[in-house]
Amino acid sequence: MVTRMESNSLTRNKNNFLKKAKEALEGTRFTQIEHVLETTSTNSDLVLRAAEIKENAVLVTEHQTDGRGRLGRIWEAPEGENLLCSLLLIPDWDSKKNPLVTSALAVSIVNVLSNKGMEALIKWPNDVVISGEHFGKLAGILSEYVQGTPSKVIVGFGLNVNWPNGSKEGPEGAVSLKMFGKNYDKWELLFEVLADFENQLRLLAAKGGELKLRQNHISLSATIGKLVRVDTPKKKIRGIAEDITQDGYLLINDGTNNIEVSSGDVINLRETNE
Ligand code: BT5
Repeated sequence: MVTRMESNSLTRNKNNFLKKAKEALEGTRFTQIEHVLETTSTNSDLVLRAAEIKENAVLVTEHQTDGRGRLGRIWEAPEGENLLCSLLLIPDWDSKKNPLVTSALAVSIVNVLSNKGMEALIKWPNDVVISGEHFGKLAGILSEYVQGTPSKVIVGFGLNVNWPNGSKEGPEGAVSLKMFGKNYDKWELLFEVLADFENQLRLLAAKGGELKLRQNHISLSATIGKLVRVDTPKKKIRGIAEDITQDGYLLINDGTNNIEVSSGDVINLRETNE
């Protein structure tokens, strides 16, 4: 179900954003900011424009007509309701650390939500979930890389603020802040996430900072220590999620071997009784 907002309410959202953003993001690397009312996908936009963009950039929108998850999946959000944002990053860290950008952003989103008293955790590799009885996916992150000199990282996230408005709406397992009775201004949330993300990226760039970042991720993980099944593009692996490596990979112990997984979907078996 798609709810359509009035266009003047969307324009109000935009003006509200532009008014606050400059000041809120001062002192961070996120000073190039753009808001469009509608686009295909904020990630796709930044990937297409990556060659011409010379500074770190922020792109937000009220509506995506082709919002993307990983592996060609769809990211859903009715116009105006949720936070939809992509960042183009010009790394000041070694490109070997690029896969940890997803971790860094997930940590930031969880930090912001935890500060608001929510039980948010990171489900490896790219989901922010609410743990406990009303377990569900609140946000998803999509990182992409554009080769070149310098190479660029495009990282986007969708965070469900007002939609879905109940368990019968939206993709299976999706939850929103509204479903937990939380009413936050989506732009204030974004500014808080970006302020924290600035700190995580500084950590990423610092010598040895990736170790601290990895610890941050592990301490906020909904996956580590759990019996899981990981569906990778090639096979399904069942075992205990032991660790996250320095490259951001998941280490699974299947009872015999430790297996490093670079991408895949994690199913927590205790929650599903499989
Ligand atoms: C993700 O992929 O979770 C990454 C989502 C990234 C979205 C942002 S929005 C701004 C930027 N521009 C883009 O085009 N993308 C980024 P993945 O792990 O593959 O999960 C996708 C799956 O999540 C779908 O197949 C659905 O099952 C589910 N899903 C779709 N929309 C959702 C929503 N709003 N909330 C929770 N789950 C959702």
